[in-house]
Amino acid sequence: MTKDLRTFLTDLVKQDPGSLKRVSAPVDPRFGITAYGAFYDKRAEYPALLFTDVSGVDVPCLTNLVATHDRMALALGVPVETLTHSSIAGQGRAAQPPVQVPAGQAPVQEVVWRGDEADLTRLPIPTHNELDGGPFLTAAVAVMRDPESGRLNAGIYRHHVYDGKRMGVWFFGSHDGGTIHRRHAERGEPTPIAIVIGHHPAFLMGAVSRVPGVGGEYEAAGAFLGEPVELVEALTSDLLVPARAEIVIEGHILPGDLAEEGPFAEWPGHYVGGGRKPVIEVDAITMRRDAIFQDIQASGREHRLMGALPRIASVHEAVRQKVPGLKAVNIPLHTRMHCYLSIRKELDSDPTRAAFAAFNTEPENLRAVVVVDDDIDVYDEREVSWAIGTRFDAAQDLQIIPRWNGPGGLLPTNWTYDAEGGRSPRMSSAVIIDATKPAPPIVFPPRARVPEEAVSAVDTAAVHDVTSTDLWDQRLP
Ligand SMILES: Cc1cc2nc3c(=O)[nH]c(=O)nc-3n(C[C@H](O)[C@H](O)[C@H](O)COP(=O)(O)O)c2cc1C
Ligand SMILES: [Mn+2]
Repeated sequence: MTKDLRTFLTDLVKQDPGSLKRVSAPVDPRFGITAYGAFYDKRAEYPALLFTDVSGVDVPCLTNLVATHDRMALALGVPVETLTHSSIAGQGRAAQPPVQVPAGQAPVQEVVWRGDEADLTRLPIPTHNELDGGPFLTAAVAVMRDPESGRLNAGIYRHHVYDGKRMGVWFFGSHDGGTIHRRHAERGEPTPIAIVIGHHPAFLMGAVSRVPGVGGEYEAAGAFLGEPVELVEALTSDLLVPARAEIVIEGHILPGDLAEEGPFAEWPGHYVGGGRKPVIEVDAITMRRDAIFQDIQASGREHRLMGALPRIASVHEAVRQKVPGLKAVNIPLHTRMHCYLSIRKELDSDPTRAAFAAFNTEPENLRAVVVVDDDIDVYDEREVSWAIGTRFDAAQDLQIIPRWNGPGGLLPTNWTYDAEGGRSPRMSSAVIIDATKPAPPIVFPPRARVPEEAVSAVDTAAVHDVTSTDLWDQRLP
């Protein structure tokens, strides 16, 4: 069966019962949905939550679905160790071009709202955190066509819902979304945009992948799904949208139409206002019968996991091109601005080359790349700190790239703050921490260990709890 959100929810109910919970109580979309996420987060639990009674709307809201490694492993069809102890998730899978299905065979167009009916306030769009400027779409994959190459591009962007018909959108830094919009605007044309909500988690992995060049996300999604994405023509533009999504919002951005966007709590754990950003006008909303709206818990674990996992795969792909000895990549969940690379070092230039490939794959988000040898487990923070403690000499192994991040953006370090509460964008630095041993033929002190053969010969049947003092007391006079 072709994969979509529903096939995944079915897999989940069968293979991981209890991992999806339904909330039947009425909830206010303003903080009511994220309240449940925050409640479980405090207990370090991350169930997927389906709200079937969101006040004022008929459509249910699903959140926290992509918040755990276990569910992502199930979605990608790999053991969870692959996601947490190595970084081969999605590697070696070939990109799969999408296929087009005829209009009329697309579940996502079973229900069509046009004109006044196409009203965003009919969807269960949460307001997530205390100081957010309003409701935001957070699991929304926006599809646009590059006017230069004709290629389709996709990415998740934050959409600030102003009213039933208008939303602000912030394309960060060098993301293709912004480039495509600029290219349309420079021609004086509107930018057609289609916002896809609710699909298989492997589709989201593809949409958030850092694919070289503009476009290619549908192909990356096919790689993660292990099958082509089915597309159908949008109703109001020449865009192609996933036929098996739950909901698609079709709209356009007029050149020069800007409005104040944000503030909104972002993954680094702070609120960030966007300033004046492009405005999307809604033209139509299409959906499945009994559509399920999907949300991502903004600034929560789900937001960080969905930022980290696809980038680990993309950084792996990019660094491997430059440094073939690459072993593993980790972008830790708790500090997504750091990246750990382990390499089998052949040349003294390998760590710097590897670090720059990583920075160039994730220029907006990475501030520190730590390069370690292949005997260090990059998924174990203790191992990484030990490598820094024993193999890193700041005077020669620390490289500072003075103006790498910014100006502005999500990282609080990319702004100058003044005493009046104002701020202005600035560039900030990035660092490379080379915690590798010198390249061969230099002989570095070997790492202490008891031989593995000796450890595996341990006889646990001969190990007993000591429950009496006879062993020493009987020798007393
Ligand atoms: C939950 C979530 C929210 C995101 N929000 C934004 C956003 O508001 N703006 C943005 O430019 N990128 C955002 N991203 C990152 C982009 O989706 C991602 O970097 C993508 O690769 C960009 O694609 P593009 O370069 O084709 O535009 C978000 C990612 C996730 C997982
Ligand atoms: Mn892209």
